[in-house]
Amino acid sequence: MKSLLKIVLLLLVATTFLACPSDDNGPQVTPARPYEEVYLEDLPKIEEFLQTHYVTIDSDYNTEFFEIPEGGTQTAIWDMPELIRNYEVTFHDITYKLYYLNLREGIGESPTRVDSSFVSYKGNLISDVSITFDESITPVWFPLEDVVRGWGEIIPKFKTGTNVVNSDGTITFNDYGAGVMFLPSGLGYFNTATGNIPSYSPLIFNFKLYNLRYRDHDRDEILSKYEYRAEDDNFNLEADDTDGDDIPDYLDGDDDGDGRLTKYEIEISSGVYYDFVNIPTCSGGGNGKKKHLDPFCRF
Ligand SMILES: [Ca+2]
Ligand SMILES: [Ca+2]
Ligand SMILES: [Ca+2]
Ligand SMILES: [Ca+2]
Repeated sequence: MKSLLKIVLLLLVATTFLACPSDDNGPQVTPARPYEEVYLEDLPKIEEFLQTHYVTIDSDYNTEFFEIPEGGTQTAIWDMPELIRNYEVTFHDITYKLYYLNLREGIGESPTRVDSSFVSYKGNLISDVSITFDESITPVWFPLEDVVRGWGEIIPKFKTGTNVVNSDGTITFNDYGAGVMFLPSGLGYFNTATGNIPSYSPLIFNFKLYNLRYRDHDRDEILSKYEYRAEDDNFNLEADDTDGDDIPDYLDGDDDGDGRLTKYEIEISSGVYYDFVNIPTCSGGGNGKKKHLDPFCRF
């Protein structure tokens, strides 16, 4: 009972920090500065950190960061091409450059930004890496769209692993993805200050991706990962909204607005549905899209 409570409490704490920062005194919100102005300050801070710090990695992919001392011979993270990656994402009308460390990619499947991930993590500040502002060694479930934006960009670059249920009921995870992300504050908490996190703080998260759950938000029998994905596979675009009713496809149970629910349009027989890739288009006429996205295709 005690350990269960602990897990519940951990979950609460973790959810509180990641999803909606607050503490006993409530979040400290400063008036928002322009995203671009803050980003142009954050990026050099992150790059300087990578150039002046080294990392230690233990056998379970936990990381510690230390400043390279004067005359030190440690290799800066910046100079470890086998580990460091970067990737650009357009958001807030700016192109963010995101650095991350690929400690281990994982061998299973990758969540998308609209799926749930089962992760353990540790959060530190770029401005003072000795401060751990949040941590969950016990893995917790997070819908990636409910946590800081940077998670939805970087976690999908990794894969889950395998798991084995032991005779005592515990689960051992193997070969899971593990990494570290360095987030500009615009993809973190931005102007919200809470606990040990000052406003406009670039953040470091070590994470391990143990498992995932694909979601079907609108229960139309098409997984959200297929409905959210824009046609060019570019997750930076706003979600698709086929019928233009301001409800994106992944939340819209009648995607083409023809008055017939998507799940009935893709039903083969009672309770049996086409896999997404096999959903047919209308033969002849129509707009060439799959039938549930074609208001002229009623059958
Ligand atoms: Ca759906
Ligand atoms: Ca819609
Ligand atoms: Ca839908
Ligand atoms: Ca429909």
